[in-house]
Amino acid sequence: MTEDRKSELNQICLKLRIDLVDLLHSIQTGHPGGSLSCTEILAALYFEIMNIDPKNPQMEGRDRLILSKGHAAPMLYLILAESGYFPKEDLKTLRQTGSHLQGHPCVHKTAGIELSTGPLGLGLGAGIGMALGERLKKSDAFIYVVMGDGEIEEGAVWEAAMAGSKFKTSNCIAILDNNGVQLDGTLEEIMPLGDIGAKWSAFGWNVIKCNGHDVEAFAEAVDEAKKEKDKPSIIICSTVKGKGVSFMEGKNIWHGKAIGRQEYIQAKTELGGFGS
Ligand SMILES: Cc1ncc(C[n+]2csc(CCOP(=O)(O)OP(=O)(O)O)c2C)c(N)n1
Ligand SMILES: [Mg+2]
Repeated sequence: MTEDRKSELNQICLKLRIDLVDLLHSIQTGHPGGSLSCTEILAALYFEIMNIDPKNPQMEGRDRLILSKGHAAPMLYLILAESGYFPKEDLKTLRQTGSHLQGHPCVHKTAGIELSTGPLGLGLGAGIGMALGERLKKSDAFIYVVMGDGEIEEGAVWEAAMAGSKFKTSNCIAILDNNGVQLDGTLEEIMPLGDIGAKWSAFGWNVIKCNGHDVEAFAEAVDEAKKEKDKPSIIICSTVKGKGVSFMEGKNIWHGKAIGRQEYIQAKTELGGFGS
């Protein structure tokens, strides 16, 4: 990745963070922490990595993104709108009755959404199924499944991990947003996972680690994952929940909390969102 492209993507991520804070403050609901945590991951996938056509969301042979940690929908919606899947105007209807932008992604309502999610733990199994379907069609498309680290405490994730290993679905790339924090506390407090890489490795997966806030490192990790053909890969991204807003960083209370007036001003100031 060139330095220019890296800095362009970093600028896009900064703008996305500012837009997220504006949006969630305006609707007084939603999930800031987990959205800020996966900003670079989603931006790199949509703006740099995936083979997609926002004007033709059902394009045959497209790559697919499953946001298995569906509560980070606000960041995904911002990116889908920026990509042109639907008008940016729609964003202000987020979480309103009748809006196609519900609190968690819905495949039947929103262009660009590949799977309805929200109940944690279901994305990987579905992604492996899609990957098997693509294999039958002899397509070279990739399925990307973004999971939270609290999410992988769900048993269904490990059933899917076994299936991915058995069926060698190397065209399904799992991405772990490893911020160390879940809804009610840290992973260590709620349910320690120990050595996460060793666990996936023991389940037969190719484990790649990277800094999830470095778009270039993440894109390189995806390239490495794509080269592995004998087993599925998981990219364990080291991230910070609430990244970019000091008082949200690493704090589980910002998992899903309305942004108050003073907090909004501080967050926007820190992000440079009021201009200079
Ligand atoms: C099956 C299920 N159980 C509980 C919840 C409630 N819930 C929503 S988000 C969340 C915490 C998720 O933590 P993590 O996966 O680490 O997400 P992140 O830190 O990336 O926001 C919980 C418990 C849910 N959505 N689905
Ligand atoms: Mg987490």
